[in-house]
Amino acid sequence: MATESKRTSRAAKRSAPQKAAAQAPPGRKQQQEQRKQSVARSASKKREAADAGDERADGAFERGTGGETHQVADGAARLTTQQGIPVADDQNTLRVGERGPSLLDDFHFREKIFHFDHERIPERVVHARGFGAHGFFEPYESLSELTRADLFQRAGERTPVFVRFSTVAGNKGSFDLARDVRGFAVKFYTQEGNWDLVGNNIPVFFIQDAIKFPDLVHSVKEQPDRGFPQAQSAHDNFWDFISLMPEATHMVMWTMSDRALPRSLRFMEGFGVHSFRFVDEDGNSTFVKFHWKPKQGLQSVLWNEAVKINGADPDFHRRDLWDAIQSGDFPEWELGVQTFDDDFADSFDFDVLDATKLIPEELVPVRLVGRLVLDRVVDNFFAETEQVAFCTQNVVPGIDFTNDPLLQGRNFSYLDTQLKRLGGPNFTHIPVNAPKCPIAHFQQDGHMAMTNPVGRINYEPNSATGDARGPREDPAGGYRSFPSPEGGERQRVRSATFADHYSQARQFYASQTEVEQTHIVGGFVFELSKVENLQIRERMVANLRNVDEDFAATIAAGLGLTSLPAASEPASPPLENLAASPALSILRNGPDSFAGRKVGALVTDRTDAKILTTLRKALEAEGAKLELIAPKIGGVDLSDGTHVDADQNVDGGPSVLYDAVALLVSADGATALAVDAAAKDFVTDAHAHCKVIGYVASAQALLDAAGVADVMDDGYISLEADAKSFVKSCRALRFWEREPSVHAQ
Ligand code: HDE
Repeated sequence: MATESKRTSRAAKRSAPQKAAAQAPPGRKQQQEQRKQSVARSASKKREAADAGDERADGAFERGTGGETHQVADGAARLTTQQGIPVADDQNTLRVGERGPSLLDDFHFREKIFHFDHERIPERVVHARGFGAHGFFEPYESLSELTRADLFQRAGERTPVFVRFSTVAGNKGSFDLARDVRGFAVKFYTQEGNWDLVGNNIPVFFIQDAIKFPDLVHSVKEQPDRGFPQAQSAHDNFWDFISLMPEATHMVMWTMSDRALPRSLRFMEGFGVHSFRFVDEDGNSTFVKFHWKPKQGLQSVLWNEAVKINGADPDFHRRDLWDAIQSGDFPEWELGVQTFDDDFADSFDFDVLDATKLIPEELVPVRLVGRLVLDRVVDNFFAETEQVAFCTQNVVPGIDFTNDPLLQGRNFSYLDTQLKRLGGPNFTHIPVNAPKCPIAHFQQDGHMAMTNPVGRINYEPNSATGDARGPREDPAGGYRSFPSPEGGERQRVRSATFADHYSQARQFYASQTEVEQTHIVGGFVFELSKVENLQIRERMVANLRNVDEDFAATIAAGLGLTSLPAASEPASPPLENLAASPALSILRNGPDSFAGRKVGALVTDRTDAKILTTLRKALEAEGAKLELIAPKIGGVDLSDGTHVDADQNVDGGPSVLYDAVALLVSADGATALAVDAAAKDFVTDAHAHCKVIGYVASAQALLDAAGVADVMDDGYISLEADAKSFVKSCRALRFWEREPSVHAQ
């Protein structure tokens, strides 16, 4: 009875045609007629979409008896199960009657749900959020005098690469613009095997010994009792740990600086961090540190901007890289090497095996030896970016490790982690991980073995002959480890040569421009203000007094500390005489072009068509892009009557997404937008973030409403005069002179 009444009440809710269908299931003919009508209805939609060039234009479908959507094979590939069985209906589970229970013999449903249930693999413990792309590496000249590594032998010969950029602390679904270190991992598919250079965008690391890595990562990731905060270090656990680990001071100077807020993955450097070894044909070794220098120049965003970008576009970095590659503007980095010998290592102020130290470029110049170009996005994010498995232990003949205790620990960790993430020992069979050179060995079987070994011999030595023998050793060409003499007692000990924790932190600070120094102070004040425990705040300031007294005092004032805590006792007195290294500043090394950057122009009906065209041309000539932001995405009618589509509507295109802005609104448009919160934010944010602002006289009402009309400085450029001077001003990327005026002093 209960079933009966339910059926009645549900039937009452159905619309008339559905009711008819339920009461009397339509015959085959009637069904066909219904399907015909719905196909005709969708055909016009399909044509419209095809005109717009969308590959998803073919939206034709038919309706089933319950009104559900069916798309039938009609020239497209036939839908099958994983076993290849053709599927007749992918909309309905197999059931008893029309409204009865589902059946266990619905193998199609069971296979589909089973597979879906297993779609996720464990995300990386660190560097979970990443974005990858393909490209190539090309050496400028032979490096045979330094290394026998095959990829460095012949000028101009291309080696395919896969690069994965990442944030470190956040989970896979976190946002791109966290204040964080960025991973810069490069897999070179060389003719003598895969070489993985698994680096970061910061040349030093937090800790000196790999045994502290789990503690470091636990402290920075979300707190275990509450599962937050995510993707940020602004919390007690992180700063508690850091304040008790003075060796981390140098690295946190970098993470509190603009380096941790890159404007784009294209605009940041990369570093191998550790000292490695090059080994030449004769077995001679040279120490080497690897650098990636972006041809696009360096650029970062402000913290206030990052906070807003993460809301406006959590995928800001990946979208930028995707767009650049898809539009043919391939990002490029030059590979630099700093090479040095034992004499230098012995005379250097610090231990070259200590990953919390760098070697200033002014001391050992960076030699540019080749270029990396990213020219292809992935076909499938999961298959490539998610499943790529980087292992620091993947080195090729001619490249070797040093005894850096962090690197030694990493060599264990990366292989181990892939077993967990990719479920077995055969992850090298996955295309993105597979070498692109011949491989031959006797390893076999295991989960998901994808190759099909043939023959009887799966061991060596063996007495088979011909091809049946399988592979043999190559004493001359095979990988030989550099025979560095090693000796000593087994002990858990840290070398006293690692004890200087502050000198390079001081050098980093001294090497920044005033603008950058202010940002570092801001980073510390923000983060430590989120720390609830006063003792932790004080302990950090006490440590920072060993970096720079004024710097520490400004942070203490920013935190409202009533008195300056006594400086902490350094393990080794900081050196006062290290020369500043200009190479460590972003602003001293900025690009002299606006190429690869983006201007957001606010337009309305009756925007001056001529000015818009001139601006567009000037930006194109520079290699920069223009996006139009309008009250509606459908676009606007310009002063000459032409219609232009918008790229964003005002809510969707805040100025934080652009490197510079142009206010091209008509007088009516400006008056209408003067009451619009998003339009006003567009202007006030561009002002506060020190952006170059192009404007026309008719924008006055909007400038007034945004409260900037009386503070328009030299970063405001009239576009009526000429668009070229606007583009010229944009080359500086920001109008930093404005910055002191946008903060309370
Ligand atoms: Fe990693 N690191 N790491 N790391 N790391 C991982 O490997 C580890 C360190 C870096 O895009 C993990 O596949 C230890 C320094 C990058 O897939 C894991 C130590 C540097 C990536 C791991 C370090 C890095 C990782 C997590 C201290 C810069 C992302 C998932 C000894 C030179 C690679 C994975 C990608 C990923 C361990 C320190 C860079 C757990 C034990 C220093 C770019 O194996």
